[in-house]
Amino acid sequence: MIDGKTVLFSGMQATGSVLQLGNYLGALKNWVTLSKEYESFFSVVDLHSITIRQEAAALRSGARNILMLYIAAGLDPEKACIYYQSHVPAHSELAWILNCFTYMGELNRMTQFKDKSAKHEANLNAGLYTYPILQAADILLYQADLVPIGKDQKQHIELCRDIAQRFNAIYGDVFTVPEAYFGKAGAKIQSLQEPEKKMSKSDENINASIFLMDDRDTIIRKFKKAVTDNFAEIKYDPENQPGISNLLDIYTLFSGKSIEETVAHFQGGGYGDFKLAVGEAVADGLKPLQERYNELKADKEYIDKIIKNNAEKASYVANKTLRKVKKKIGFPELIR
Ligand code: AQP
Repeated sequence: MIDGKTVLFSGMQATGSVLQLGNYLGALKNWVTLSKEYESFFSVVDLHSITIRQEAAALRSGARNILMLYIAAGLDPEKACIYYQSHVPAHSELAWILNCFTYMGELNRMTQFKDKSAKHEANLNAGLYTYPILQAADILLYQADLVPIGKDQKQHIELCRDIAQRFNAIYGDVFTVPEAYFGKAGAKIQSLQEPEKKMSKSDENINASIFLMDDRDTIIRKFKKAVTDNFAEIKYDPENQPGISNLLDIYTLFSGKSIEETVAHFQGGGYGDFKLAVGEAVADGLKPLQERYNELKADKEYIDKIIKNNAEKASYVANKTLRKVKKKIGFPELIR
């Protein structure tokens, strides 16, 4: 809570130059709805990105693209605070402090670390291991009540809650203990090529993910190639028919129809026609976002102003929490 208002915090990593459909349906789309109701902070979490080796120019432009996608998706940067994590040093500072309030056993249990370390064996750095602590700092700095995320982040929010409660138990009510918020649907969009695993922006197979700026032909082509099954039946059964069920989830999120209505509509038809319809629905649904993004890209001055103003706004709130934390811990006060 800040000044009696419920606070929302969330972020996305600047890995790759653009977001994928799961980031949009699982998180960003919900942010737009929720931001109308709550005091909101949406960060492009570029400090998190360097847990995987990044090329400097690509990181810089990718982070800016993601910030513009937040706005293109419908977030109002005059109301919601949209900013780069690296512009607010309090994130790194609180992360160090919280490192000392987190147990190795807790980090060892993080399934994302297990997944990511298997993927990045050649660069198994300490940041990859401790990044849930930085994520906890991100959230706790803003006294967030709600954190809208996809299901893959559930475990990290639980850790964040444990850290906050542990700290509060020692020092009094310093942090708001946040709750995870999952949308009704879309919380887990699966890969189009390996429907047993989630869609990811860093997937090496470009046909596995739909990127938000993919053009219409590319979107339709990727859906046509989507891996399904041999049952020849359009049915919602994530366990036995994960590919078709994923396509049904995606279709309903764009068409506004229910799963039952969609199954009834496509029943008896072939997979080919269904895949084409999903591709068309997604291409149509992303069109307004893509058009707005292209307008924003052309308006450098406007985006720069948002970046500057929101870095100041975020720093103000974050520094207030950080000062309180430092005082409670017993660090000597700054003499001005
Ligand atoms: N497949 C998904 N379905 C639903 N939600 C998803 N999210 C990610 N993938 C899916 C949600 O998007 C938000 C931002 O995620 P992130 O960028 O911080 O990191 P991530 O979860 O690791 O996303 P990616 O796309 O898989 O990135 P890479 O490939 O870099 O690891 C989060 O709320 C997440 O739940």
